[in-house]
Parts: sequence; C-alpha cells; structure tokens
Amino acid sequence: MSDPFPPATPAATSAAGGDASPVRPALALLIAAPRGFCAGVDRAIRIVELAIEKHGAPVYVRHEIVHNKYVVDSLKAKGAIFIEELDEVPDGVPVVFSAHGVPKSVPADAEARGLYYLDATCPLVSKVHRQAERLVEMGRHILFIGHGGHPEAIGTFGQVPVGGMTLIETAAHAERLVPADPDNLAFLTQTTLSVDDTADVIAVLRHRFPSILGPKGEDICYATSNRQAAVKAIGPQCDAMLVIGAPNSSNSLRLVEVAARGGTKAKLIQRATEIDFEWLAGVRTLGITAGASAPEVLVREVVDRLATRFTIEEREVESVAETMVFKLPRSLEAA
Ligand code: 0CH
Ligand code: SF4
Repeated sequence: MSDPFPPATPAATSAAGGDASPVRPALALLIAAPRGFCAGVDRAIRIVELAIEKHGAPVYVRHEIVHNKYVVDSLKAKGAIFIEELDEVPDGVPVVFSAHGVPKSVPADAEARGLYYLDATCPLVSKVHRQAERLVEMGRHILFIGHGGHPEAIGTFGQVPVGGMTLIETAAHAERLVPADPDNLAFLTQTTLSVDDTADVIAVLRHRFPSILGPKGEDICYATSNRQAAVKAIGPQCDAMLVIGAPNSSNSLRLVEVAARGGTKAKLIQRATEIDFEWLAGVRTLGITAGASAPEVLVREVVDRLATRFTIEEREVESVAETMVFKLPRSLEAA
C-alpha cells in the first residue's frame, strides 16, 4: 500500500528544555468528497426549521426527518417533536413528513383530520412515486428493488393498490421469483441502494423478463451513487475507513459495504465518541466519509478526536463536484 503522505514528524513538543508530551503516531486522513448532506436532506431539514419559524413551536415531524440522531436532537432543541404515526399529532398543529416519503394514506388521513402538513419527501423519491402511479395506470405489476421495512420502501408501496407491487431484495430473490404475468412487469428501485448489487438484480430481471419496463439505469439517486464512487476512489489507498452515519441509514450502511467489498476494513460510527482506537492499531492511512444524512460537524468532530491521539495530515479527495439544490415548497419560500 502506498503512503500518500510523507512520513510524519513526531508530534512531541519541545518547549524550552524539552517536554515530556507523548509522541503521537502519524495518521494520514483521506476524506472522501462528496460526502454528507445531499440536496434532499438539506431541503428536508430546512423545511422543519422554516415551519418552526413560520408557525412557531411545536411542529410535529412524522419519523426522523433524516436518519441522524444529531440532526433530530438539534431540531428537537428548536421545537420539533418527532412521532412515528399521524395519530400521535394533536389537532391544529403542523406536521412535516420525512425525506423518505410516505404512503398516500398519510396525506389523505391528514387532510381528513384537517391537519396542516408539509411534505419533506425528497423530490427524487417523489419522482419514483409518480413512476409507480404511471406504471399501475399502464396495468404493469411492479417489482420494487429495495429493503423491506425501510420507510422509503413502505412509502413507495403505499403509492399503488395493495398487491400492485412485489419487493425484491436480492439477485437470488429475482432468480426464484415466479410472477403471475411475466410479460407484464416493470421495476423501480429505492434511491439509496448499492449501485453494484442493484445492477446485479436488474441484470437478472432483464434476462428473465425481457419485456420488463424500468428506468434507464435504476432510481438510485445522484447523491447515493456519488458517495459510493467517492469511497471506491479512496478505498484502495486506505488501510481502514470510518463512515459517519446512523445504523438505520440505508445509504450510510451501503458506504460501509462498498469499502469492505473493495478490500478496506470499514466501520460505521455515529459520533467521535465511538472511535475504537484499538481497531485503528496499525492503520497509517484512514479514509473518512459520511452518509447523506450526517452533518459535516460530525466529520470535524471525528477528525478532532483523532488529532488527540495521532499526528494528522488530512487531504480531501473529490471524485465529482455536486451542485444540486432542491426548491422549497412554495408555502415556505418567503418564510
Ligand atoms: O439512507 P436512508 O434512506 O436510510 O435515509 P437517510 O439516512 O435519512 O438519508 C437521507 C435519504 C432520505 C431519502 O432518500
Ligand atoms: Fe434525495 Fe438522494 Fe438525498 Fe435521498 S439520498 S434525500 S433521494 S438526494
């Protein structure tokens, strides 16, 4: 493995007459870019903040606005209250739906109750919802490639009538699927999947069901694929990789997998306090990245804690520049 940085000089300080500070070993940090917040996460968090500014606290949020405890706790401190189901929202209080999207029944129930709601579903998730509707109108049965139980999968299933969609989680599952009408299929995907695994599943589906309709590639979003590409770009130069993100964050977990499959041992951590220094023994070059729901402040926190034990040299490696920004809902534009 090549060392991308010159040998570090010991961090020992020598105040007049020398001092006994311990020598900190060298650690090169390769920090992936892009990493961290995507346009959909930025927008979703902003919607909650603006809703609180405009309507006053409390504002209810259905499900974690994005899968990150630090973000959720910061919004709680500003006046957000997080709940899982709409029936936990009192009458007369605004409610925001999370970035992952909701089944159609959720806004319908809110309207039935006369609740004011704001939908923070990422526009790229909403786009998949609209595709699902169109495919159902065309009479196609949809195979949804995604993770069972994930809120995005639940939200997308909730766009079509019961029985109109089948979940496919793996290529092996796609191999053994026996659809009722193999000539009348379509597929869609979750936005935060592994690019490589999803390509395998789609290859099986296209081979087995040549008339299947689907997006050109898949529905994995730009942010998910860019973050995975950035990990692939630095992985071979790293002895280990830390991914900052939450255990329930699909896109963050995929970054750990991508690094590990590339041969770099990788660990998901939520905060700097979770750094395992024993695990870092012998590591000279450490990769760092963050899932789309992890704020940059947590990356800095991790680097700062590493700097208490190592002589750090950090370098950001950008594999692609991101410029995506999503518009806010009209009702909040002037807030
Ligand atoms: O990666 P998942 O979908 O679990 O969600 P997250 O960690 O909250 O990241 C933001 C993506 C939200 C919807 O695509
Ligand atoms: Fe949107 Fe992709 Fe970000 Fe999800 S990860 S919020 S789909 S941009």
